[in-house]
Amino acid sequence: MGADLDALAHTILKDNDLGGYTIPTKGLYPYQWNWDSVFVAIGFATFDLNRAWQEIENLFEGQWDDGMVPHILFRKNDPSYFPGPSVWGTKSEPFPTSGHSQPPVAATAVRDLFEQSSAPENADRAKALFPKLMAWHRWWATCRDPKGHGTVAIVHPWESGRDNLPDWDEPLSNVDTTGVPEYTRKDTSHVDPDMRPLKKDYDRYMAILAIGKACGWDAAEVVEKTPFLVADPAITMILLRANRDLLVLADKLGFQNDKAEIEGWIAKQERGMDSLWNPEIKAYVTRNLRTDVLGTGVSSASFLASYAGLSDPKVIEPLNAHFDRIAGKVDFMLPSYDPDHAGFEHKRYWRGPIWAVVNYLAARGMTEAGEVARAEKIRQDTVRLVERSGFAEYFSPVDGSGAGGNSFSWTAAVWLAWAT
Ligand code: 9WN
Repeated sequence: MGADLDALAHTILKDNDLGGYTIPTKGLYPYQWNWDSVFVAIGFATFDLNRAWQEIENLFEGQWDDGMVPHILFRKNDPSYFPGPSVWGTKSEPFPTSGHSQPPVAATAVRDLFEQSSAPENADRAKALFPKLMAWHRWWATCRDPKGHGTVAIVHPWESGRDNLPDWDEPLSNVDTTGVPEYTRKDTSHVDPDMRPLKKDYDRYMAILAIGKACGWDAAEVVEKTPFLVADPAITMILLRANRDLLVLADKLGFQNDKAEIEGWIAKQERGMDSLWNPEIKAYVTRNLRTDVLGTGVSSASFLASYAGLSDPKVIEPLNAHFDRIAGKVDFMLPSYDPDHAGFEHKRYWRGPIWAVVNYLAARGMTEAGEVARAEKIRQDTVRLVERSGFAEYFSPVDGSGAGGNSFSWTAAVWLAWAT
């Protein structure tokens, strides 16, 4: 079974490879997505290190002058996805892109690739990417944290990569959709609408997108004008971890002059995470920066604490208690949202389903922190899910069924890199 699945995972990555960059899945997502590509690189690294580097190098071809690396790279137009390049209306070169970013896992992957081989060419490729990573991380630390909270604020639910998380419901309720013109969704023609965000969510996504476009996607103006500005614990922790890996790279690659700046980001983001701790539920949650309202649910983001290098027992112990409670409630870990919360839906995208890439990040952090049993539970559940339902986009934590797109690149990639 394992060998067959390995072979299938290889085939999926190769089939979704459009020549130096990889799409998440055919039909539903026909472009290059930011964090998908990075996970794909980690998968490619198990059998083709050159191709792994190429995936990340190609992702950075879309980097903007201000340092931002967009969440979608529209290398060639494909009408099977909405909203496409003309809706975003960015002026990016050398090809159109979306107007905001996605979780910054790239520095961590670059460190992984760099440490995989001592060949001089490997160090050269890491050195070429280093300044680009610095520019992107600086963009997060400034453009997405203008008031210096030490947290990353997202300007659109899509920027989080966790599109319809119940925590976005409260901030989205302040978005006026009256001016949104008629549009036709494409996602619901590819997959069951019951597994996708609701129309009312999409209307709000389109309203926020229109505000970004009206700002010419100028980062400062978007942050000033968007009705949706929410500090996200997942991106903040992914960035904090990525900064730790960037610091190691700076040291090993000879970028000594950049170390103090990275250390400053790390210290600030460690402090910033305190502001995302909800003492009532004892978990890391979102904070609506427009209303100062904290999220009320335990999302899978909380289980990235060890991955981010946070180790205070006052945080880890309650999170472990949540983990054990949730593990007693569902057959498969990690649901993206607390099954005991009213917002939980086991098949609707980021309101409950399991995402293999989040499982990989959480388990990686737990292993590093010595939480081996919980990490192994996550890995074994991921194996059971793929054995049962294949390389689906995501899975129900209740019955293990696959949902969303099929032959999904990032599920295949983390299978090869970690689960198998
Ligand atoms: C919008 C590609 C992407 C993932 C995101 C996931 C989903 C897009 C969509 O698909 O988002 O970016 O149209 O639903 O939420 O995490 O990167 O796989």
